[in-house]
Amino acid sequence: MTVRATLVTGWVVALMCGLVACAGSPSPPPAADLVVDVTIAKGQVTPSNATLRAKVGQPITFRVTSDAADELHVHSVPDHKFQVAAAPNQTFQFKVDVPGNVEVALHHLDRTIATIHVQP
Ligand SMILES: [Cu+2]
Repeated sequence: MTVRATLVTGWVVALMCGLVACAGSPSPPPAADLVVDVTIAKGQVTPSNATLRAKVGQPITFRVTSDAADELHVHSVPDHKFQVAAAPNQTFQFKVDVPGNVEVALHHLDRTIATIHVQP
């Protein structure tokens, strides 16, 4: 009787430990947002042809200040298009689902802001 009670208690403790270990198992911490400040002024864009790194599913934010309307095009799969207005501090957020090199371009200026190396 005493032995069985001890065994049962031991089994429950083992189970609890298993559950705790499971809940505390290492999972990758959520990647912080990638924020890119972009300025479009007098036909020039900053940055230009930058190289960035991101992970699949990581939120990527472009914060755009512009003196002209344009179209921001993220050449990912599927792609993302954003209308840029002549205004400060416009934020455009997206995620990339497919790893690879993703160009972010301005169609009216015909410039590449950045290429994002998206890793799985
Ligand atoms: Cu494009």
